[in-house]
This record gives sequence, structure tokens and C-alpha cells, in this order.
Amino acid sequence: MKRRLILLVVLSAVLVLALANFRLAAAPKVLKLAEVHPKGYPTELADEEFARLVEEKTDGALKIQVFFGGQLGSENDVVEQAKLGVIEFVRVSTSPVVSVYPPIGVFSMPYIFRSQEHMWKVLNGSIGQHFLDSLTVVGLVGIAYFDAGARNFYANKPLKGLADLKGLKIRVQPNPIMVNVVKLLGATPVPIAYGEVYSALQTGVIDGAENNIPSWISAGHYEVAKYLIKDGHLRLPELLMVSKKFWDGLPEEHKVAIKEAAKEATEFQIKAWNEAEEKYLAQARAKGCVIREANVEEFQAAVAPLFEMPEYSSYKVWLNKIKAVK
Ligand code: BDP
Repeated sequence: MKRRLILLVVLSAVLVLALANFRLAAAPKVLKLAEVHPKGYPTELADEEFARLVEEKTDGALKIQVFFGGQLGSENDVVEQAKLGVIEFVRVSTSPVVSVYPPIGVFSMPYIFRSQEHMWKVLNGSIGQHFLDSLTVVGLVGIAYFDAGARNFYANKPLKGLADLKGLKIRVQPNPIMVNVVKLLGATPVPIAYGEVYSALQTGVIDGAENNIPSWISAGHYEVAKYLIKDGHLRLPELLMVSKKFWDGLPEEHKVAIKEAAKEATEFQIKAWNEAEEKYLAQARAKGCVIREANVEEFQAAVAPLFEMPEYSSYKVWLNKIKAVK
């Protein structure tokens, strides 16, 4: 009787251990996705949707955690970390990618998209696909674009026209093209990470910045810089990318699932974006922000020399292709 009892205890222990082991083996892999925006911002909402879809489509094998609000570092930092395979997914602006893959700087050239529709025709066509695919040479896999609307200038002083930008210290993304754009507009460019813009405005390190309306409002920049001039100099696409190091180790069916999820997340994001633009614009008005329409031709004329700079001559072929997309 005693022997039987001992045997039973031993067998149960073995069973418990075996089950625990099985559970460990079957535990979903938790992957990181870096996002600079706060919870509820349209790109963050789309990241969450992407994570949900990936988990669903891989039957729970891949679980993505969204680290919002820049918890994993600046966009330039997380791009580097994704290249190394430390972070699996990143949602960033195309701007920080210019430093690791200069050809994508084509999208940072000002006034190249006629409208949101024109931009999406380009991104959904062969040009957009070319840039997503070519990122593999720097250790990144581009899987989707998101919408970031149009960027405008804002400052702590009234901005009625181009002349008002003269001499102002304007924050730009750490991107050499934007440094040149702001210089051509007569202001002083100050490249700093997104997460530092608010305090730089508060402490007077900068007089203004440039971004889309949802960022201007959600990051609180409007509290210090309430004058915005709508010139729409950039429609800078957002990128969702995967670390190639991680990607190469995935089974084919998971790659397919991730690509499908990214496609659906893009559709979701564009809707969320369009709603957010209206919502944040209404908030800006309610908070007493001053929004003026720019004489865009005046701005375009000022930045025209950029297109003749030798460092951007390789962009010409792409710029012509973008222009030709109807
Ligand atoms: C926002 C982009 C974000 C960038 C930020 C910036 O969504 O990815 O980090 O601009 O200006 O519009 O750095």
C-alpha cells in the first residue's frame, strides 16, 4: 500500500513537471514594438490593432507588446536597436530612417505630394513597395506605411507668412534634409528628438517646431507654441518595420501572417488618422490656437534650391516618378 502511494506521488510529480514543461514550450513569444506616441494616438491605436491581428493570425504563437510614449528610446535609437535585433518591431517616421538608409530621404523632400490621395497612390504602388523592400540592405524589413498627414510650422510668435520664420529657432527631426529646408526658409534648424521638443519649447531652446496637427496637440506643443501656419511642407509617411535578424528566423507562415496583419492595420490606421485630424483640429480651435493658411507658393519658391543640391541628385529619378503618379 505504502509503495503504491509512493509510486502515485512520484508519477503525479512527473506529470506536473511534464505539463509545466509543455506549457513553457508552448508559451507565446513576447515581442517588442516601439512607438513614440502616447496611448490613443492614431499610430499607437494601429500598432495595437496590428498586435491583435498578429496574435490572432499566428494562433497565439506571436504576441507583440506595444511600448508607447517613447519608452524604448528616441526613434533614431530604436531604429538602431531594430537593426541589431534587440527590438523586433518599430513604428517610426521615415525621417529617422534617412540616417541609416539615405535613399528613403526622397520622402523628406518638401511639397512632393499633391494630396493625401496622391501620397497613398504612390505608397500603394511600385514606388512605395520598392522602398519597403529595399530596407533589407540595412537589416530592416518594411511591412507597412501609415498616414501622418501634412506637417506645418508653429511657434510662440504669430506666423503670418514666410517672413515671420526669419531667425526663429525651429526644431527639426534629426534629418539633414530638414536642416536644409529650414535654413532655406530663413530660420535656424535645431535637430532634437521628438520626446525633448516640449521642454525645449518651454525653456526657450527653440521658438517653434514643425509637425502635423495631431502631434502639435497631443504632445502639448501648442501650450507653448500656439501660432501655426498651414504650409503642408511634408507628408512624411510613417513606417512599420521588423528587425531582419528576427524576421529571417521566422517560419514562412508567420511572415505571411505578419504581412497580412500589417496590411489590415494600415487600413485601420488611415481611418483612425482621418478621425484624429478632425478631432485635434477642433481641440486646437477650442484651446485658442491661431491657425493661418500659408501662401504655399512663397514657401515652395524659397525651398526650390534644395532640389538642385548635388547631394540630392539621385532623388531626381524618384521625384519624377512620384510626380507622374496620377
Ligand atoms: C510625428 C511622427 C513621429 C515623429 C515625430 C517627430 O508621427 O513618428 O517622431 O513626428 O517629429 O508626426 O519626430
